[in-house]
Amino acid sequence: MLSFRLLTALSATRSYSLNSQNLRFVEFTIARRNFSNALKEVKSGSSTKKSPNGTFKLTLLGACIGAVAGSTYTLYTRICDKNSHKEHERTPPKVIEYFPADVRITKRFINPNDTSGLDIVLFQYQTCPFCCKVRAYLDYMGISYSVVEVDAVLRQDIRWSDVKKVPMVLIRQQDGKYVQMTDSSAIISLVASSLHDKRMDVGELAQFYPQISYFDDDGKKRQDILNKYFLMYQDRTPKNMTREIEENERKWRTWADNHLVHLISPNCYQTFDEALETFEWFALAGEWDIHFPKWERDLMVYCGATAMWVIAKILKRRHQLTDDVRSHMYDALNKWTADLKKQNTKFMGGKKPGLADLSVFGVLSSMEGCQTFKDCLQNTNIGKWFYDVKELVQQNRGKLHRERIVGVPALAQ
Ligand SMILES: N[C@@H](CCC(=O)N[C@@H](CS)C(=O)NCC(=O)O)C(=O)O
Repeated sequence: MLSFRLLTALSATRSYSLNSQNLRFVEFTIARRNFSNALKEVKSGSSTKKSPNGTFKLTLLGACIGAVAGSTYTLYTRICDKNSHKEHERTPPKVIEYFPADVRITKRFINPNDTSGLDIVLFQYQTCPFCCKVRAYLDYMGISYSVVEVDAVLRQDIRWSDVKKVPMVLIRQQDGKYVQMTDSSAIISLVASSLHDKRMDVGELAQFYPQISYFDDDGKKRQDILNKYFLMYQDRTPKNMTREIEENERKWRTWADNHLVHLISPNCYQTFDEALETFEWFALAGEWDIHFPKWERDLMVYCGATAMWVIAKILKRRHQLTDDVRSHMYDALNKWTADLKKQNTKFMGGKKPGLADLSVFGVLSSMEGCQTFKDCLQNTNIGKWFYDVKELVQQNRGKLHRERIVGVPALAQ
């Protein structure tokens, strides 16, 4: 979970990343500080009293090695990345020949009525809001799929992948190879396009969602997925799908990813106690007791809660939230319910939930067991709509089959 929310939080925010370069800078700064402290001590003569000569030499040596190694590595990576200045480079989704051998399937949802013909494996963290979005869609559509619950700290089950973020799916193509798709919205759009037009192989459809590079406002190179909010109807746009409906759907899907999701971490990890409570809920919802050994489960809970408590403060500042972080969440939910009321339909998608409903529902369901959510139920009108969507999602979901059990079951299903 540590990296998990070095996740959402951060991923969603796009501009924070505790990458190797930041780490090297931190190392270098610490080394430099040690060095100048040591110098001061030598000058003031205190080194002979407080730190023996050997310690000073070691500090100096450590500082030099750290600085030289860090700088050399930075220089090396810069030289190797000849494309660091290029923008709008497109990379098609990766296709892998065989399903990775060391991946452990955690569970499967099997729906005998599923006619999609899709064979999907979802790599996820159970309570990651982006993963919740994907599951909400797959469940609502009654699609069968397998789940790999990834350990957010050690991440052994995605070792085979260049992309280290979840959700990620592997979907079997007609030729037996697997296309790898990342990004929750792109995954949903790909699967929705595939359900709409079964003539085209999912691998072919995936070509409409390449990765594309761009520079953000700080001049930092980033990657995103092209067309991620677009469904590939091609020459078969459904009759009831007007341009206005499509645009409204895209607007709210984007809002869920770019606004709503950013409010979760500052709220759910506001204090250390709240962060710990949130992670205990993650452990329960993700059934960490049965999927991971106890030490690994505790590592995720305590490291995750500590890291996220600290990170939430950074995020609060980044998103310019006031100390009353709850009020921002209430405002967002009020905006959603006010628009629903204006539209005068049960769901944003009309009589049935659409992609906007499922995305907003998915994001909110990630904090369902947290105090923040309980407060939202009390202070906004979100409850009615939320539980209406939940009921349909649960009704359509396939039957759960557990695969990987390493601990003692904590939840009776
Ligand atoms: N835009 C992506 C964001 C995905 C994301 O940031 N995922 C987080 C988990 S919620 C992640 O994997 N972070 C990296 C990590 O945990 O190491 C999406 O919609 O799928």
